[in-house]
Amino acid sequence: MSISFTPWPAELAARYREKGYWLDKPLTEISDRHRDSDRPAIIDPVQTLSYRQLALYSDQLAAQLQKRGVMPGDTALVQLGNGCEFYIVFFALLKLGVAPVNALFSHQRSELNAYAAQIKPQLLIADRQHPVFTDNRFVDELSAHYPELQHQLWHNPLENESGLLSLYTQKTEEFAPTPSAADKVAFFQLSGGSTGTPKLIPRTHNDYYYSIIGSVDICRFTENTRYLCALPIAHNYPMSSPGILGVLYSGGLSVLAPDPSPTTCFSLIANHLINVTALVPPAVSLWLQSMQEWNCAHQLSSLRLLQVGGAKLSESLAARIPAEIGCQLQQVFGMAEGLVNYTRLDDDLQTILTTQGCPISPDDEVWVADEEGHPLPVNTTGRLMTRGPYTFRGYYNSPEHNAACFDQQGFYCSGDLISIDERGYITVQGREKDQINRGGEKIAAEEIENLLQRHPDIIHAALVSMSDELLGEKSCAYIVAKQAVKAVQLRRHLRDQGIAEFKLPDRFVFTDALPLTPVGKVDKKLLRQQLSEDNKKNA
Ligand code: AMP
Ligand code: DBH
Repeated sequence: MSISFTPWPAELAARYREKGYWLDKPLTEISDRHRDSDRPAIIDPVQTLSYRQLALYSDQLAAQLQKRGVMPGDTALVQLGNGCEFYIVFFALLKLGVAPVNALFSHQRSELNAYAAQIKPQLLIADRQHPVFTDNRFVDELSAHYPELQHQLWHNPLENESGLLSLYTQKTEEFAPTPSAADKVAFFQLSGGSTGTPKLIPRTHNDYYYSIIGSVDICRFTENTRYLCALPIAHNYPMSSPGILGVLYSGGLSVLAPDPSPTTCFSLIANHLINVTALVPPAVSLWLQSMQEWNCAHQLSSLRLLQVGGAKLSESLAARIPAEIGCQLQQVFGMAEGLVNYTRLDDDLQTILTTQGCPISPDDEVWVADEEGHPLPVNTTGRLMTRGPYTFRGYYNSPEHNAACFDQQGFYCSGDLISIDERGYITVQGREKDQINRGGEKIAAEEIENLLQRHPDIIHAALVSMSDELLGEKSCAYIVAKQAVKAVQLRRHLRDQGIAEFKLPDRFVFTDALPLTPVGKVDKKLLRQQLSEDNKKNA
């Protein structure tokens, strides 16, 4: 049984094949291209995984799962941190035709529950060192809710428990892969979201593979690429832009860092002669600050390319990268839904410092719409509309939401406000979707408002962004309550429901009523204005 998704119309699919974008090959080919090589593929703090081991271990894990009755068309809820196991598991599942959701390691019960509710997984693969899994309470809850959940596999197993490692290192007969068809769902990507429940993005082998190869080409990854992955390994950006999958395709080396802090990363860069890495803007600020304080530019001297994306990079911060780190900057404006834009390596400095680049593919159709959906002229700000060979055609099982964010021609409206210049280069000007971009980590306002409103004393809640020097944006919750409540109580209320820490409001403001627009919606624009005036007064 294959997993349902909205396919591309036949004529577009035919064009994407004709142009050679869709290769009709499974993503598992990426793990097996260099399977005869003993070169290191991925290094984490615990182990070095060669290309041969990556291919073999993922085969062996797949064979063990097959023996246990795991079937093509099954789904898996996976939560692993920045370690080699992430890719052993990813390829094993794809080799079996099992589609995973790779939750971020920062996700907690609320997010994991929301994903499980949508995919009804047969498998759970997680880390016993994650706070949610140190005992069996949450797993038992999941199993009770989802009778389909038959298999639990553990990284860092408890005493007397066998773990992932013992499965993937177990020798087996040759394994014959059964991946899903190349034009069917390979796995689910996570949306930053703007709705009450986190949405899932079905990605096919064909579309994802093309986004990887296109990225490799633009970023000129080769077998000499030495990439540091300091962002969450499950995120679309370090997976595919070109990310670790791009490095594996090219035959290079990926080194995994547990976090993007200078203390962690600078020595890894120096020790492994890293020549490319990917960051979000706040991490760039911290890196530059530490370079100054520690006077340690020499540690980063192997770095040739620094990719920055996930949130808007200011021109002033951008300019400091070539000047102070001495490496090339590449801006990356991407989304797990598909479309990825890059500044090109040979673009002039002004373009690299001031734009978010242009799309991967000549067949990415990107245009700017006004509020009625009519196209706007060049250099005018409006809604980003896009479709193309690696941009999805609908969220998983979300017909209502899809109706709202796709137009009649299948163009996806990302909720970003952009302008496009004569050359097709994009500048991000703002956002229309109800989301806070907290230094690259996305928070759907509605998700947090719903959780807040479950508190017995809360009548209304509205989450809005406020500007922050380091993170770009932080979140502020406006609260109308029946009786006096304290911020600490509300924070505890949210934590008790099990959400990622980065989603906890940075500030609470208690008020008697929320301002409304003429149609009766909460006037968030006004709230944001109030916050920025407040900030100015207090500055
Ligand atoms: P997600 O839905 O989590 O994949 O996040 C994608 C969103 O991140 C985009 O729609 C943008 O709002 C934002 N984003 C990503 N890269 C950039 C960038 N370079 N500049 C500004 N915003 C960005
Ligand atoms: O923010 C993102 O989602 C993102 C940023 C850069 C992304 O998905 C990507 C590159 O592929």
